[in-house]
Amino acid sequence: MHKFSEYVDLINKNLFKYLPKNEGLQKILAEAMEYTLLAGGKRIRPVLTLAFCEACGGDLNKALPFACAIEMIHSYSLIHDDLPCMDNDDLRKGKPSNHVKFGEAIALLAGDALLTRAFEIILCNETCDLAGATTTVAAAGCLAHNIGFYGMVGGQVADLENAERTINCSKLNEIHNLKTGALIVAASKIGCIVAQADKIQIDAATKYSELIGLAFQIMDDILDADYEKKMEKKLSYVSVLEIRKSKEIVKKLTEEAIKSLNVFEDSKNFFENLAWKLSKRDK
Ligand code: GRG
Repeated sequence: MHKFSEYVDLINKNLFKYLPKNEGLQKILAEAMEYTLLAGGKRIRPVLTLAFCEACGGDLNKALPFACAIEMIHSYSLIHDDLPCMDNDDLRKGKPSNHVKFGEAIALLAGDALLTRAFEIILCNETCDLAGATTTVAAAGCLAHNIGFYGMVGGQVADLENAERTINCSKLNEIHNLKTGALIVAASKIGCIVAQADKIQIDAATKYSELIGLAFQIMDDILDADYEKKMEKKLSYVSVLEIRKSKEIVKKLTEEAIKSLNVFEDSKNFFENLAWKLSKRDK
């Protein structure tokens, strides 16, 4: 297994390669896409794709286009999430959010273009030749399912619809699993699919990612509550439980996630360290 930072370097180099050229009639669109995509994200999702591919004995080069596509989709979700019609956030990572910098229309279109560019990268001849057409279609299908109606977008809608309501933890988990967990699960599963992993490996990777995905969103709620102090308007773990209880749940979910890793003997350590690192993150 590579180190986390080695995976990140590979991803950053390839993201740059896959971004459209910053020139011509659409120059401003390329600039807006690049602004969020290369803004210093942690690259958790594409790292999971590469790491699970390697853990299942696959070739990293085959997983790279999928990893980059997944990070593009993550960037699109952040751009749209910040829009005035969604979370209405003017800042992301201490910098003006995409729509503040480029205007709402360009930000909306930059999100759309990142989403479509992601599928273009996955379904181009080069990727199909590299990973095999059947594998590529299986990975694209898994991704589309997990980010659309039955995943991330569906979760965002459930989040918006329930923002004003009092709901219990199990409903909140369901929303978090769709909104945030589904893309994290797809990232891991696609790493396995590209490596032609068996069902036992895919199920273990799915279980691990579902649990760290939920822990990740609860940590996000905790960090939001710590730094922004605006939770009263948002559907969040911290508005349902207090911070101490939410932190305990993150720890439990992380321990549970680690238990599902036994099948990955040699690479178990990598995923164990990653789960703990995410559970203790401060950004
Ligand atoms: C389709 C109009 C339309 C909107 C969709 C899909 C969507 C809007 C929003 C997705 C929901 C979302 C943004 C959930 C938050 C998930 C989350 C915790 C994001 C932060 O992820 P990090 O910490 O980000 O990995 P970095 O910056 O490190 O990449």
